[in-house]
Amino acid sequence: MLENKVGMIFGVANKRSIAWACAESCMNQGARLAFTYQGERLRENVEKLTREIDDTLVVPCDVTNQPEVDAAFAAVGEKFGKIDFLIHSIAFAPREALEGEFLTTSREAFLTAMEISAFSLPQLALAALPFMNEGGSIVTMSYYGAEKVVMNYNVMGVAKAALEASTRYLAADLGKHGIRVNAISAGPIQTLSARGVKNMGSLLGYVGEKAPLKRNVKASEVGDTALFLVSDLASGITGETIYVDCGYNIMGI
Ligand code: 1JT
Repeated sequence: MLENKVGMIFGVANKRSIAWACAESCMNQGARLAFTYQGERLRENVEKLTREIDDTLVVPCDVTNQPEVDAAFAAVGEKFGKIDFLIHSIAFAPREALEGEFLTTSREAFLTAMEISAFSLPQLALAALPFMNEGGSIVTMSYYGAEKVVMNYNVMGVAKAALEASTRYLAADLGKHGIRVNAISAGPIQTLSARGVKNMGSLLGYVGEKAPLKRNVKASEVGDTALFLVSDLASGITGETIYVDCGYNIMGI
């Protein structure tokens, strides 16, 4: 389904990463991929994961470093020419901001969460534009806490709300270039990011019981939805937030 398409994947930390599940789904359908990693710390992980893949590229890209972002696109442009899709699976907030009350969020935590988790989407979309083919597609990752209050999600919920709104505004701007922009609102998944979160185990248990499908979503199911959204099957879909959460979000009492 993605033969002759080239994608850029942002946000792989290890094999459990949602970004990695997206990469696997897309590679299985014939896409060629470039991967970025954040900081030297994650370089070896990403290089190990991608060692067996031929015709790939691994480049550093810390979104707080604009020259590094520009260099990442330049390197991908050099190797592949144009790209067809971009998967954004990047978020961060200081640990202490994801517990207790939202009320006490510090200025620094708020700005950090917003910069890395929300601003990075329009930032990467703008940097990608000169390298994107007509018919291109951008996909980002959100979470239910953007829409409803989820205890402890706090400033990340505010950042994800900004991310979902950014998805719509970008979709409006980029439509004339034939580029679509969509978000996936994934149910909770036990990734490296989620590991640092208090009571993640009980959250997964609660969600898995309440969801219509009576289980938690798998990263591979998020990956398969990303594959759909970057493929031509989704050519009429832009600006949307699609829930991939085993139905959790539809439930009331
Ligand atoms: C980040 C983290 C973004 C964890 C995230 C996330 N998006 C979803 N999760 C999982 C999660 C986290 C909390 C939660 C429910 C789900 C951690 C690092 C920063 C970025 O609260 C009930 C806190």
